Amino acid sequence: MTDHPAYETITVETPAEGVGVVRFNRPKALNALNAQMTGEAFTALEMFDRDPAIGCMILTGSDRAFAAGADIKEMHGKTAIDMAIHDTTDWSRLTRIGKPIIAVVSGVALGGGCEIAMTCDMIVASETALFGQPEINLGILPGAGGTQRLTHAVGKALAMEIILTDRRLTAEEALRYGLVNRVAPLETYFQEAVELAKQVASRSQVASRLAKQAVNKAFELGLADGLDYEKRLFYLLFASEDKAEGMSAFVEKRPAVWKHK
Ligand code: DAK
Repeated sequence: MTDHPAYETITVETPAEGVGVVRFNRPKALNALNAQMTGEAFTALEMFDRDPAIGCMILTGSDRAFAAGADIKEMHGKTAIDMAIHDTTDWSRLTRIGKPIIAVVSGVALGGGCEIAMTCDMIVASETALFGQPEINLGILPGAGGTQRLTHAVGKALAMEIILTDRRLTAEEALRYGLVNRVAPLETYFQEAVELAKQVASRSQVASRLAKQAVNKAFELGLADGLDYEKRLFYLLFASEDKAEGMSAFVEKRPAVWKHK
């Protein structure tokens, strides 16, 4: 496994084979997302992304808070130019991670916290999870994807209500409206997420990276272009060693041994 640098505001773990965990760790501020913590988290995810031993990542916080949003104390004195031009963290780094990421959310996932969770590829929630976009209370609007990703996930009517009135979704509501993949008790949610990550990590990394890319394109392209994009990635995988191995293993009735090539 690649050696990570010493982080101050996150921790990294590898609780199971192929699974890399990045954990927000500013408990006193309920993991408010300041520039240092987002920078460290994105760096750690990028390192796991380059690490051949890792096939799936988990981004999480504590039982009490995934993240209570961007750090309002840090944003407080900033001007439009500071935000637009001198912003110290490029949040779009998260969208360039190739391997699948599971957000594991317990407690609050508000504002930028909710947006980061939605940028990940799946969400596992504890029964205490609470999702919301309270920016309207600060006189701003969600600026890291909330108006788009939330609307795609739950539909226009509910997204409007959440964004315009600070309605918060419980874990059960988030499950019902399709925002999260599963909800589990506080005692077991993290382990359940690790089990899910292990399932992802046990597959060919080449195939899972391209599958992630193809699904994400569904948010950007119309159907005809999306199907075309999908077909190109499908054909590309026929050039991989893992495709040859996966199909040989099926025919020979044995487990596949992936090379991730
Ligand atoms: N920022 C800074 N500190 C925060 C914080 C935040 N978002 N949320 C909580 N804290 C701090 C509190 O100030 C408090 O610190 P002390 O006063 O003890 O020093 C500590 O965490 C504990 O919080 P509370 O005492 O308030 O705890 P409660 O249990 O009573 O309440 C709460 C928990 C989560 C409901 C409450 O803290 C709260 O409402 N927090 C603010 C939630 C919020 O409004 N979030 C949205 C922020 S705006 C962008 C990227 C991102 C964004 C925008 C653009 N670009 C890249 C363009 C995102 C914007 C946002 O997220």
